Amino acid sequence: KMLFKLLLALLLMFCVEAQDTRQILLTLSSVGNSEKGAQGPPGRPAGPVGVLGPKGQKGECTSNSACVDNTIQEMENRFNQIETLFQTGVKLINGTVWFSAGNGYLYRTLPASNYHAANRTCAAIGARLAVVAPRNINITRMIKQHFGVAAPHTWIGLNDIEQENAWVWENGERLLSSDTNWFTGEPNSFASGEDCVLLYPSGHWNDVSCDRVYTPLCEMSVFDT
Ligand SMILES: [Ca+2]
Ligand SMILES: [Ca+2]
Repeated sequence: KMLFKLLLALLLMFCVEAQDTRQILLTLSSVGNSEKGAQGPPGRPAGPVGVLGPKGQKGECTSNSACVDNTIQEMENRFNQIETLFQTGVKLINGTVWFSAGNGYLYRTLPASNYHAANRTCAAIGARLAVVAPRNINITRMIKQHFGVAAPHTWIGLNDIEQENAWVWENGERLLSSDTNWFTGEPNSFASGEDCVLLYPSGHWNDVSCDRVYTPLCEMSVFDT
């Protein structure tokens, strides 16, 4: 009987894939336990029951086909999640409320601060100051309408801090003339200089001092959730 168990164990070692090492160990340990109990009344023979082991928790699988099934299921769940996040409206992500503009990005406002602090607070929640929405005035207006009177004046991720009039988005892209929504007469780098960009409810921009205090408009890709 012992020989049979040993052969069974060896057979399993050859049959089971390398990634199922944990399962082999389970099988061997169950054989070992059976041997210890030999002195008592005969127990149930260690059969294939122990081979399958307990059903794995999320992310675990006990065979190649089960692993493939798990992967397909996970991909399907992720696809459904992304599809939902692409739909315009309020979304709850890990207990935090975001607004989806339907453009593949989520928006959230944070307590007002200067431009540099706004950059940091957006980064701290896995986002950045908005760089996609401000280029599309209709999407911008929808976002501004959503946040309403609570945040009429918001920072967006655009500045010419490095070099005057060389406007750069916070994702490193240069501002294209086809993407601008400057308010009439802006940018004017008024007085002692204005290197950061304020977004009005109308969707138009004004260059202002980076020391001014406005609401950060944070932006996060739905793929970063
Ligand atoms: Ca400037
Ligand atoms: Ca200005």
